[in-house]
Amino acid sequence: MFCFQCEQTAGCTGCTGKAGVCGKQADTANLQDELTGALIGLARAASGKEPGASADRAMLEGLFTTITNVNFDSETVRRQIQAVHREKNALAPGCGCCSSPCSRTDDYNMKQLWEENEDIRSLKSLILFGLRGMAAYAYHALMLGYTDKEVNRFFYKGLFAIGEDWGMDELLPIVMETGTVNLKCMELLDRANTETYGTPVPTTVPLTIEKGPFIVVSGHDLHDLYLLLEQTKGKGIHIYTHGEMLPAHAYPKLKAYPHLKGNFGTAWQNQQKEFADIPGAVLFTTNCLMPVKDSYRDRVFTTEVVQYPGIVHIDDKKDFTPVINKALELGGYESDHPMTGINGGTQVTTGFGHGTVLSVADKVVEAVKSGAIKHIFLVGGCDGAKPGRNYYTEFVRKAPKDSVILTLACGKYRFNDLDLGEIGGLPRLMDMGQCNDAYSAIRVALALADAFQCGVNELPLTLVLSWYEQKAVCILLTLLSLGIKNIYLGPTLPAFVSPNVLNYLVENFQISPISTPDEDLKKILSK
Ligand code: SF4
Ligand code: SF3
Repeated sequence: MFCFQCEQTAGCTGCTGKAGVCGKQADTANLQDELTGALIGLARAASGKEPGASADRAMLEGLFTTITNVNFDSETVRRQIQAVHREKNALAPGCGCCSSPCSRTDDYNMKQLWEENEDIRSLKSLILFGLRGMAAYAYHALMLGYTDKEVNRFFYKGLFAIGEDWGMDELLPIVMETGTVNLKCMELLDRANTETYGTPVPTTVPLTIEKGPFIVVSGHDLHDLYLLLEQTKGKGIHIYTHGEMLPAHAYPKLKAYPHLKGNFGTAWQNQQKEFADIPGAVLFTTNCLMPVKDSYRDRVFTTEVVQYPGIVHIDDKKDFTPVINKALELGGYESDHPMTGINGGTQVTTGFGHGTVLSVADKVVEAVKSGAIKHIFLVGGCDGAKPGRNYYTEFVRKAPKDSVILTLACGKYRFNDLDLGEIGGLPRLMDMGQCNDAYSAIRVALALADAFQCGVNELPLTLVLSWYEQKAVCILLTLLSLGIKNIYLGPTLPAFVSPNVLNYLVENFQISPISTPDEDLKKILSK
């Protein structure tokens, strides 16, 4: 196997051997490569044609499946490869049994990519990993009935490019286009979420688990949470969010369910500790699922494209009865079970999406003009297991009192239980939502630039990002495609960015790797 798509890749170079650091076994990793190669074959077959909804679905599912910590199950990956082949044959019938084959619709051998010249491999990896992240967003939107032809078409275009023998000049524009299309995709998901469940409102979320049966829901899919809330109505079961599901509390139509009680635990990398012997059921709707330990394997369930060998999977019929029965059987804690965030806080807040922040835009603009707010930081992105990630906690703690911290995605668990106080009636720490709500941050940044009649890069705004998996890649590409400069990125730089590609990013976008909170704050604030 070879895989270097995430931040925890072995030795910061690549996972090889029997299994990846994430626990993905070599046979699954190889099958995921085969699936990706088959998707490139599908993209080739779709060239000059109009793929239909079932091909689009196979495309989204296939890409989403290969995201870090989503699918550990070889059997389902095999089935997906077959499904992709069926779609390819439908688009190019008879191609497989042609008497003079031209190989134009062949599956791609991913080994070719991993053994490419490092700069080409780097650019193609940026495209591929960006597409994977974007596919997850497109998939969630689709589950709510929202889809976009232009977004869907780009998956084929991007994958086609990976299979071609192209140089840097041809690949670089596609890298940037991945970012541009991802903005459209995040906008689509924002519309899907807000039109279906309402505009998020600021909400305080307790971290205590009340006594009685409960289900913990993890991942990004609001539709799954909604279905589970419906199916557990009046059953005496409490529902708690986990990880990236936390922002669900802010959506009026989800908030309306009285049994949506609070948030369980901290970020994904702590799940093996936090789920040990948990007297409740856990449902994973997306990443990040870690290898399931024996102490809780009978109470974990997966749905959508998430799968783990031997773990009960809830299929598209969405009958959550096994999850509900497990929660009732386990019975929950006998008395209220207080939990805290990593800094000891007992509650967190969320719900500061573009709807909320822009409704008080005049207040923000006033506070910046009067000097009450001197700087705005966006400190967000993925969390992860590496020790260096306490940088983000320290950064937020050390940010001056006259600064505001916007945050999003699961990296916020490093500091979201801190009470940072207020400035001019606004909380200093505002959680904008999931990683896909980077769309909100972009909307706010563009609105501020508009109000101050300057470019985003001239605002007193700095992005301090943490990355782990491929959704962070597509978001980073979106920010670059918008021309946003001076981003601080950590905890380490991606293994798939070659020295030449890094030079390009530094020269054109002044991306900096994080150093220490003190040094970086000094550098940022002295500008
Ligand atoms: Fe390694 Fe990350 Fe790939 Fe898992 S997803 S095999 S940890 S690079
Ligand atoms: Fe987190 Fe896995 Fe990336 Fe959606 S849940 S941000 S790491």
